[in-house]
Amino acid sequence: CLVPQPISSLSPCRTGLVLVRNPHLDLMEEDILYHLDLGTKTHNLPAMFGDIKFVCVGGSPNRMRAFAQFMRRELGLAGAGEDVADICAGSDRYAMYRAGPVLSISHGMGIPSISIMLHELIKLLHHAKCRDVTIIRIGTSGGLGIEAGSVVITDMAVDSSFRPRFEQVVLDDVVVRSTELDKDLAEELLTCSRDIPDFPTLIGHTMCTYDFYEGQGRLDGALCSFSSEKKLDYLRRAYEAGVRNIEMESTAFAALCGLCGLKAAVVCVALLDRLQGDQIRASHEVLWEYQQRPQRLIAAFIRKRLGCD
Ligand code: R2B
Ligand code: URA
Repeated sequence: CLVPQPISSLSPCRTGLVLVRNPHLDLMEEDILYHLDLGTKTHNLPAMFGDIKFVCVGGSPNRMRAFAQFMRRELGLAGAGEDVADICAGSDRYAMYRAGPVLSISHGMGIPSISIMLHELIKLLHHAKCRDVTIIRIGTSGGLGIEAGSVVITDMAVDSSFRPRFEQVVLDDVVVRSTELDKDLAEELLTCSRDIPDFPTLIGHTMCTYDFYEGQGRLDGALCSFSSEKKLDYLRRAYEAGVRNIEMESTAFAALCGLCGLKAAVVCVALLDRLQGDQIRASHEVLWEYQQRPQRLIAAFIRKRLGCD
């Protein structure tokens, strides 16, 4: 059973506040954000987070710590160069760091993991009464017909059938949600990328899958039931549909953030070109430098927004 969401429900809240769409929340005396080890009774969330304007999320805790340290240096903040404290240290599920108005949080791999984190993060922003928050996923991906190391800004997150939709099972219904992202934000990011000429940046569709191996048409998993020809036919059809990279969180991210009125973007570096192979063969040094590329772009964007330049 398909229950489409009305398009009007996607319009962002005019006050700039985060829109939580759950009437039960108001009836709760306390909200425990279990996986973040934060709560409305145990923590003063408005004091801790009320001034946050940018939220950056990415898969790995180490990368998100490095991003927070990098942002501290980029924004010239006190404590730059020192270690940053994990705000969610009491939970070993996700890691969260702060750099001035920037929050940097890990989300793990795949839709279930990012989904749990986003429910709790969005409630956190709501309880903290944050306004005008921009949220960006910075991540890694497999490129499609693009050079390894290219950075893709997503204009549309699509599913494995190249459709701009995310299906969430709710009780025993399949609820279909739009995966629209903020077009102006994508363009603004592309404009910022022009000041960083040392790697290619492009706008394209991002395909989101439920798996890294069979789900992304790889021949090198523990299971594979298709030929190399079938794989290439699928990837070429994806390319023709406008897909330029493949990862594992963008549709859920776009759907949840869109419904809650957050301006959202997805910026991922391609670790390889999937039309050339499946295994990620670049050295650790090369991969580390690739992973810094979305961070450098987002730092330039945030600096520009804050009038640092
Ligand atoms: C990109 O990289 C991870 C898989 O290696 C996954 O989280 C993703 O979206
Ligand atoms: N992440 C993915 O999901 N796929 C790739 O090919 C590389 C990184």
